[in-house]
Amino acid sequence: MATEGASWKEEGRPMRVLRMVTSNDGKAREFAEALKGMPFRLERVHGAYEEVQADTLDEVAMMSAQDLLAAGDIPRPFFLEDAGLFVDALRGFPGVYSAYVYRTVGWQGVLRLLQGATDRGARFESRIALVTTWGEVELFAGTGLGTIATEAKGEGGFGFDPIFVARGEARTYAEMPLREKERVSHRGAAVMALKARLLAKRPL
Ligand code: ITT
Repeated sequence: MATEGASWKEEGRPMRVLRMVTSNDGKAREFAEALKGMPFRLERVHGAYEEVQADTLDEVAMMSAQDLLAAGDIPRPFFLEDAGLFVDALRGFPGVYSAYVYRTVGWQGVLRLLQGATDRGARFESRIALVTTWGEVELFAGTGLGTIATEAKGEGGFGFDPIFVARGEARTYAEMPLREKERVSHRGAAVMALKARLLAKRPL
Protein backbone atom coordinates (compact mmCIF):
# COMPACT_ATOMS: atom_id res chain seq x y z
CA MET A 1 0.00 0.00 0.00
CA ALA A 2 1.63 3.28 -1.07
CA THR A 3 0.75 6.82 -0.08
CA GLU A 4 1.48 10.10 -1.78
CA GLY A 5 0.69 13.75 -1.24
CA ALA A 6 2.07 17.26 -1.13
CA SER A 7 3.06 18.85 2.15
CA TRP A 8 1.50 22.18 3.08
CA LYS A 9 1.69 24.08 6.29
CA GLU A 10 -0.68 26.59 7.79
CA GLU A 11 0.59 29.22 10.23
CA GLY A 12 3.77 27.22 10.76
CA ARG A 13 1.94 24.17 12.07
CA PRO A 14 1.75 20.99 10.02
CA MET A 15 -1.76 20.42 8.70
CA ARG A 16 -3.74 17.38 9.69
CA VAL A 17 -3.63 14.57 7.22
CA LEU A 18 -6.83 13.23 5.68
CA ARG A 19 -6.36 10.01 3.73
CA MET A 20 -8.46 8.96 0.75
CA VAL A 21 -8.48 5.31 -0.17
CA THR A 22 -9.01 4.56 -3.85
CA SER A 23 -7.55 2.52 -6.66
CA ASN A 24 -9.12 4.83 -9.23
CA ASP A 25 -6.86 7.63 -10.56
CA GLY A 26 -9.76 9.58 -12.10
CA LYS A 27 -11.60 9.62 -8.81
CA ALA A 28 -8.44 10.61 -6.91
CA ARG A 29 -7.97 13.58 -9.28
CA GLU A 30 -11.54 14.76 -8.75
CA PHE A 31 -11.30 14.53 -4.96
CA ALA A 32 -7.95 16.33 -4.93
CA GLU A 33 -9.43 19.18 -6.98
CA ALA A 34 -12.67 19.39 -5.00
CA LEU A 35 -10.93 19.37 -1.61
CA LYS A 36 -8.36 22.04 -2.54
CA GLY A 37 -8.25 24.78 0.06
CA MET A 38 -9.56 22.59 2.87
CA PRO A 39 -7.50 22.69 6.07
CA PHE A 40 -6.20 19.15 5.56
CA ARG A 41 -3.31 17.60 3.74
CA LEU A 42 -4.95 15.09 1.45
CA GLU A 43 -2.94 11.93 1.09
CA ARG A 44 -3.91 9.16 -1.28
CA VAL A 45 -3.75 5.53 -0.22
CA HIS A 46 -3.81 3.19 -3.20
CA GLY A 47 -6.44 1.09 -1.54
CA ALA A 48 -6.06 -2.58 -2.03
CA TYR A 49 -9.34 -3.46 -0.36
CA GLU A 50 -11.73 -6.12 -1.51
CA GLU A 51 -14.94 -4.44 -2.62
CA VAL A 52 -17.72 -6.18 -0.74
CA GLN A 53 -20.83 -7.12 -2.70
CA ALA A 54 -24.15 -5.92 -1.31
CA ASP A 55 -27.52 -4.71 -2.59
CA THR A 56 -27.03 -1.01 -1.99
CA LEU A 57 -24.19 1.50 -2.27
CA ASP A 58 -24.77 2.48 1.37
CA GLU A 59 -24.03 -1.07 2.45
CA VAL A 60 -21.01 -1.40 0.16
CA ALA A 61 -19.50 1.87 1.39
CA MET A 62 -20.27 1.13 5.04
CA MET A 63 -18.97 -2.44 4.94
CA SER A 64 -15.84 -1.49 2.99
CA ALA A 65 -15.07 1.21 5.56
CA GLN A 66 -15.62 -1.22 8.42
CA ASP A 67 -13.34 -3.80 6.79
CA LEU A 68 -10.57 -1.22 6.43
CA LEU A 69 -11.12 -0.05 9.98
CA ALA A 70 -10.89 -3.62 11.29
CA ALA A 71 -7.68 -4.24 9.29
CA GLY A 72 -6.23 -1.20 11.06
CA ASP A 73 -3.54 -0.43 8.45
CA ILE A 74 -4.68 3.07 7.51
CA PRO A 75 -4.19 5.91 9.97
CA ARG A 76 -7.48 7.70 10.71
CA PRO A 77 -9.23 9.85 9.66
CA PHE A 78 -9.71 8.48 6.15
CA PHE A 79 -12.46 8.15 3.58
CA LEU A 80 -13.39 5.97 0.64
CA GLU A 81 -16.13 6.29 -1.94
CA ASP A 82 -18.37 3.81 -3.64
CA ALA A 83 -20.09 5.00 -6.81
CA GLY A 84 -22.36 3.44 -9.40
CA LEU A 85 -24.28 4.11 -12.60
CA PHE A 86 -27.99 3.26 -12.44
CA VAL A 87 -29.76 3.00 -15.82
CA ASP A 88 -33.56 3.36 -15.78
CA ALA A 89 -34.27 1.10 -18.78
CA LEU A 90 -32.14 -1.62 -17.12
CA ARG A 91 -33.99 -1.21 -13.82
CA GLY A 92 -30.97 0.28 -12.13
CA PHE A 93 -28.32 -2.02 -13.58
CA PRO A 94 -25.29 -1.93 -13.37
CA GLY A 95 -25.73 -0.09 -10.02
CA VAL A 96 -23.68 -1.84 -7.35
CA TYR A 97 -22.10 -3.98 -10.11
CA SER A 98 -20.73 -0.95 -11.99
CA ALA A 99 -17.05 -1.68 -11.30
CA TYR A 100 -17.40 -5.25 -12.56
CA VAL A 101 -19.39 -4.20 -15.64
CA TYR A 102 -16.87 -1.49 -16.45
CA ARG A 103 -13.97 -3.94 -16.08
CA THR A 104 -15.61 -6.56 -18.28
CA VAL A 105 -17.61 -4.80 -21.03
CA GLY A 106 -16.82 -1.11 -20.43
CA TRP A 107 -19.09 1.78 -21.42
CA GLN A 108 -19.35 0.08 -24.83
CA GLY A 109 -21.31 -2.73 -23.17
CA VAL A 110 -23.78 -0.29 -21.63
CA LEU A 111 -24.27 1.46 -24.99
CA ARG A 112 -24.95 -1.92 -26.61
CA LEU A 113 -27.53 -2.84 -23.95
CA LEU A 114 -29.33 0.42 -24.70
CA GLN A 115 -29.23 0.14 -28.49
CA GLY A 116 -32.57 1.37 -29.82
CA ALA A 117 -33.89 2.24 -26.33
CA THR A 118 -35.91 5.44 -26.19
CA ASP A 119 -35.78 5.75 -22.40
CA ARG A 120 -32.17 6.85 -21.84
CA GLY A 121 -32.61 8.09 -18.26
CA ALA A 122 -29.84 7.25 -15.80
CA ARG A 123 -28.17 8.51 -12.66
CA PHE A 124 -24.85 8.30 -10.94
CA GLU A 125 -24.79 7.79 -7.19
CA SER A 126 -21.92 8.40 -4.80
CA ARG A 127 -21.48 7.34 -1.20
CA ILE A 128 -18.50 8.61 0.71
CA ALA A 129 -17.68 6.77 3.93
CA LEU A 130 -15.62 8.86 6.34
CA VAL A 131 -13.88 7.02 9.18
CA THR A 132 -13.13 9.31 12.09
CA THR A 133 -10.18 9.14 14.47
CA TRP A 134 -12.52 7.40 16.91
CA GLY A 135 -13.49 4.75 14.43
CA GLU A 136 -16.99 6.00 13.67
CA VAL A 137 -18.19 5.71 10.07
CA GLU A 138 -20.19 8.61 8.59
CA LEU A 139 -21.83 8.41 5.15
CA PHE A 140 -22.33 11.25 2.66
CA ALA A 141 -24.51 10.83 -0.42
CA GLY A 142 -24.70 12.52 -3.80
CA THR A 143 -26.83 11.93 -6.91
CA GLY A 144 -26.25 13.13 -10.47
CA LEU A 145 -29.24 12.81 -12.81
CA GLY A 146 -28.85 12.54 -16.56
CA THR A 147 -29.10 10.38 -19.66
CA ILE A 148 -27.03 7.84 -21.55
CA ALA A 149 -25.84 9.36 -24.83
CA THR A 150 -26.42 7.51 -28.10
CA GLU A 151 -22.69 7.64 -28.85
CA ALA A 152 -19.53 8.18 -26.79
CA LYS A 153 -17.98 11.65 -26.80
CA GLY A 154 -15.03 13.34 -25.14
CA GLU A 155 -11.53 12.46 -24.08
CA GLY A 156 -11.55 13.59 -20.44
CA GLY A 157 -12.76 11.97 -17.25
CA PHE A 158 -12.83 8.25 -16.60
CA GLY A 159 -15.10 5.24 -16.41
CA PHE A 160 -18.53 5.78 -17.95
CA ASP A 161 -17.92 9.53 -18.48
CA PRO A 162 -17.93 9.39 -22.33
CA ILE A 163 -21.56 8.18 -22.40
CA PHE A 164 -23.15 10.14 -19.54
CA VAL A 165 -24.85 13.50 -20.09
CA ALA A 166 -25.90 15.39 -16.97
CA ARG A 167 -29.40 16.88 -16.86
CA GLY A 168 -29.46 20.32 -18.48
CA GLU A 169 -26.13 19.71 -20.23
CA ALA A 170 -25.36 19.02 -23.89
CA ARG A 171 -21.87 17.64 -23.23
CA THR A 172 -20.92 14.28 -21.77
CA TYR A 173 -18.95 14.24 -18.51
CA ALA A 174 -15.90 13.36 -20.60
CA GLU A 175 -16.26 16.68 -22.45
CA MET A 176 -16.45 18.77 -19.28
CA PRO A 177 -13.52 20.27 -17.37
CA LEU A 178 -13.10 18.79 -13.86
CA ARG A 179 -14.62 21.76 -12.06
CA GLU A 180 -17.70 21.79 -14.30
CA LYS A 181 -18.30 18.09 -13.80
CA GLU A 182 -18.00 18.64 -10.05
CA ARG A 183 -20.75 21.28 -10.19
CA VAL A 184 -23.32 18.81 -11.55
CA SER A 185 -22.05 15.39 -10.53
CA HIS A 186 -22.89 12.82 -7.86
CA ARG A 187 -19.34 13.13 -6.51
CA GLY A 188 -19.55 16.94 -6.41
CA ALA A 189 -22.74 16.72 -4.33
CA ALA A 190 -21.31 14.14 -1.94
CA VAL A 191 -18.07 16.11 -1.56
CA MET A 192 -20.05 19.22 -0.69
CA ALA A 193 -21.62 17.33 2.24
CA LEU A 194 -18.22 15.92 3.20
CA LYS A 195 -16.68 19.41 3.19
CA ALA A 196 -19.38 20.75 5.49
CA ARG A 197 -18.61 17.90 7.89
CA LEU A 198 -14.86 18.48 7.71
CA LEU A 199 -15.35 22.14 8.56
CA ALA A 200 -17.86 21.48 11.36
CA LYS A 201 -16.78 22.07 14.93
CA ARG A 202 -17.12 18.42 15.78
CA PRO A 203 -14.19 16.14 16.53
CA LEU A 204 -12.96 14.33 13.48
P1 ITT B 1 -12.31 2.48 -5.79
O1 ITT B 1 -10.95 1.86 -5.59
O2 ITT B 1 -12.37 3.90 -5.31
O3 ITT B 1 -13.45 1.65 -5.27
P2 ITT B 1 -13.51 1.87 -8.40
O4 ITT B 1 -13.05 2.18 -9.79
O5 ITT B 1 -13.74 0.45 -8.01
O6 ITT B 1 -12.49 2.60 -7.40
P3 ITT B 1 -16.34 2.44 -7.81
O7 ITT B 1 -16.58 1.05 -7.39
O8 ITT B 1 -16.78 3.53 -6.89
O9 ITT B 1 -14.80 2.74 -8.15
O10 ITT B 1 -17.03 2.76 -9.21
C1 ITT B 1 -17.76 1.82 -9.93
C2 ITT B 1 -17.53 2.02 -11.41
O11 ITT B 1 -18.16 3.22 -11.81
C3 ITT B 1 -16.06 2.12 -11.80
O12 ITT B 1 -15.84 1.39 -12.97
C4 ITT B 1 -15.85 3.59 -12.06
O13 ITT B 1 -14.90 3.80 -13.08
C5 ITT B 1 -17.23 4.05 -12.46
N1 ITT B 1 -17.42 5.43 -12.01
C6 ITT B 1 -17.44 5.88 -10.73
N2 ITT B 1 -17.56 7.20 -10.69
C7 ITT B 1 -17.62 7.62 -11.98
C8 ITT B 1 -17.70 8.87 -12.59
O14 ITT B 1 -17.72 10.00 -11.90
N3 ITT B 1 -17.73 8.91 -13.93
C9 ITT B 1 -17.70 7.79 -14.68
N4 ITT B 1 -17.58 6.55 -14.17
C10 ITT B 1 -17.54 6.46 -12.83
